[in-house]
Amino acid sequence: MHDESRQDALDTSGRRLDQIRLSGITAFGYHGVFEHERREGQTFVADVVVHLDTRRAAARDDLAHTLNYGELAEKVAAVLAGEPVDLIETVAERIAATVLASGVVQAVDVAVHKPNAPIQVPFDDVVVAIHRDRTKLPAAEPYVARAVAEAAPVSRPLPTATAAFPVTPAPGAPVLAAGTWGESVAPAPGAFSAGPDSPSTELEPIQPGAAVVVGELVTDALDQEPDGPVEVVLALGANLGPAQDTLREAVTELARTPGIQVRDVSALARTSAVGGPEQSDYLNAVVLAQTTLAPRALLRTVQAIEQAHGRERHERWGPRTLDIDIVLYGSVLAVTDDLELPHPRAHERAFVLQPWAQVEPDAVLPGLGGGPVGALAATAPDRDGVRWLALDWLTTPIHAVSGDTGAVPAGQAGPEAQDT
Ligand code: PH2
Ligand code: MG
Ligand code: MG
Repeated sequence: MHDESRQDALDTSGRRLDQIRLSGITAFGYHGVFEHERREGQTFVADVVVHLDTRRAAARDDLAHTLNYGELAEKVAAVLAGEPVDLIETVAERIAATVLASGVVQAVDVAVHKPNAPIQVPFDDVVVAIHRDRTKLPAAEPYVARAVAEAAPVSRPLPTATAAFPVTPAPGAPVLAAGTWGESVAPAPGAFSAGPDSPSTELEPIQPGAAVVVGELVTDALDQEPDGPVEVVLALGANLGPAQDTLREAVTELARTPGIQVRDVSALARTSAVGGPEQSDYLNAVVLAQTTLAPRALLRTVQAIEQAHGRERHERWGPRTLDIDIVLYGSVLAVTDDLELPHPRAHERAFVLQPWAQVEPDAVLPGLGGGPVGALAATAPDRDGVRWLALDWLTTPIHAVSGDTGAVPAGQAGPEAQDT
């Protein structure tokens, strides 16, 4: 079927993404406002354009790095035939959420057609066409269709291991969104309110005798405590106030937090500010830790530490007294409104990658754009902005950003200007 919704989607560098197009997916469903639509059902048709980078899959000739269009068709058909809703707008959002739940997908166009809609004048077709991506998130949850007989609450413990690269979901180690699109269920890129222990949210089948399918609202695993300690990588930065002291205190406060064990701390990097307004150099460091906190509990913890150091949020990438970003939480890949894992820009930030590679030379960043951290650091656009690294920063004052009167560490090329 002709797809009017198709449009180009761009990657983070502004380049056009690749597309997988699947059109004319047809199923019998019971969506509609009218009682007779709910009773008798009709044909629904969907077209889907998935925007993603297909190069990794092509280079390795490996399905695990792309979206399986057979699975795509089945999932889309399951939404069309699934739990009835009034509006095809809702059907379209549900399809978008289901497709975007795959970590490899950057954006999706969905068109839902209702060619036999109850319209009292002659017409060819009626279609709702939407475009959703990681900035304009679907207004629905991913849809999982299951036979009623098999319906049971699903518990999804978080993985405990640091991911190897490339990430593929190990059986029984569900990730939130994975490079492959297996049975693990990803959350909608958007928050879910139900917690892992909340009652099953399965919906009643409307049509006895029809293909019996129920929907499951997926709970957000980012609120779920892991079974055991999870390796995490935190990136710290500061360029306002006594930055070195602040970072040192932040490390101490992290280490003092129940449920967080600091394993190692990188050298301290002095780096030119990336993005935002003209501002002073940053001091950056990376902390390797283990945590038994859920991802979102860890987020709240680091935000509280930022807050305690007078963090104010005025403009994006503006100067800050303290920034603590969760770069990596085990092998979790997730995109939600408040937390994205791995950190969406870590792969292109030398001010994160260089200190990380220093403290963990074999580190590998999973996910799209990921790879060996040392290699990513060497090619990151801001690599020349990393001025120097100080190994002894936790114990020795160093010459740093504005207001700092510490000495330039021996053997390091000290900065000429302090407040640029
Ligand atoms: N953090 C930012 C924006 N820009 N630049 C450098 N050099 N270091 C940072 O930590 C940093 C940045 C947003 O968090
Ligand atoms: Mg940051
Ligand atoms: Mg931040």
